[in-house]
Amino acid sequence: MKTVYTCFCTDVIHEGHLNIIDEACKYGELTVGILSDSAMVRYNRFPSISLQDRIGLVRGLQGVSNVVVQEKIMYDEIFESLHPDYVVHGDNWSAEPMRAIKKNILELIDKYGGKLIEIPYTWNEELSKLDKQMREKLAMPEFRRGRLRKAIKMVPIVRAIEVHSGLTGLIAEKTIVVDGGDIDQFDAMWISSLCDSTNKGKPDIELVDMTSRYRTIDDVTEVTTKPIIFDGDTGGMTEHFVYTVRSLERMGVSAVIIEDKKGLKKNSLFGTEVEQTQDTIEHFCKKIAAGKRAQLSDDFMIIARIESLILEKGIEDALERAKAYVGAGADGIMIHSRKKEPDEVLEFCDKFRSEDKETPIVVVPSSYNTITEEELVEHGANICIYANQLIRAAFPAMERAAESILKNHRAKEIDSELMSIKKIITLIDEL
Ligand code: SPV
Ligand code: MG
Repeated sequence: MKTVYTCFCTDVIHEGHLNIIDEACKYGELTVGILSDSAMVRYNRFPSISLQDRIGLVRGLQGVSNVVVQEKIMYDEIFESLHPDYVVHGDNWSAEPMRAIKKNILELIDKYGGKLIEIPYTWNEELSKLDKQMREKLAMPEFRRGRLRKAIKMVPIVRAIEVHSGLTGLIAEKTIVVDGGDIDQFDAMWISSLCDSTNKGKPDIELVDMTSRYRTIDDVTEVTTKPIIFDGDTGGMTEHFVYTVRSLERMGVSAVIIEDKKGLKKNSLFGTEVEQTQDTIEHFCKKIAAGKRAQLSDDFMIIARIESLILEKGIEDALERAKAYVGAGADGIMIHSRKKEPDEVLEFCDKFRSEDKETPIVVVPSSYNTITEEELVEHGANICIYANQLIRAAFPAMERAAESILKNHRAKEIDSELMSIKKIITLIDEL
């Protein structure tokens, strides 16, 4: 009996999958692989039901002999362990990342033997509607809010990229790279106070009011499904913060990060070059606890950001605060630094982790940007925020375009650096 393998990355079984099973089992004994949670996340198919439930969808279907978990998007481990005689797949390979998957399968067939059977991909109005419904479910506040807590458990480190508009939201949502045989993308979005303010031409001093910041969240949520971490600055007055918590929960935001500063807040990357005052441990703990009491959902997170290293108060002060903030109910700790080297952040992570194995640690490697995500994982970090790179990429590009037009009295010279007109008018899909 020949062995046949196919892999599903889905939360629902529809006629397209049944068709693949019908065709595949004609070739021999069929094993269906269910893509693991972490691989689904990397593939931009965040699972809306558990792995066990996904296995249950397939087990017992006519024509299916075995069900296994496929841990990675690429098929290497499957070929090594199962040596399938046939791999069956829909023929929808035209774009990345599907193209890379086909290449991977063909390379493995070259190495291990076997044959790829391509089945015409089933696509009709019904399935397109189903696909859209699945995506829309992911975007709903109730579902989106819980995604950050789930993602922390699913991937080695949650990568969040700064967004400050619908357009940057789309970049965070859709950018996928195929690199070294792996597929990668961002897990979450960071609505930075620096970038949200800068985008509105305002300084990062809590001047852009909450109503305006909520408008940015709205613009982002309208076109994305990924979880949002909101930069809540100092959280403002405790009496106001409790309302912010409720509003963010309602909008489907997953986490708010508040920093332990008081008075006129300035951006942390100024460090001690400007006057900034750290809050007392006692007062900041009260703010965290009040936020936790106000919170209505179980999945929303209040993350406490420690500014001790920014304000040169030392690691011991940071650790003391971390312990107190967790005690007051913080669901995570963000440690910030503006040093070029990651040493103080790593030392903090190591010391914090030696006492607290659970509480998520958030880091923001803006200035110590040589550190890799893999190194951060080794030191126990759970969320890595790329806090300002998109706006820093956009500004010089826009400035160059403006200067070129002024210098040349026409736009021809800059055109080769610009997105084509055809692309910009078709960039945004209509409903
Ligand atoms: C932000 O992105 O607004 C932050 C991070 O708070 S930092 O700019 O480094 O302070
Ligand atoms: Mg900020």
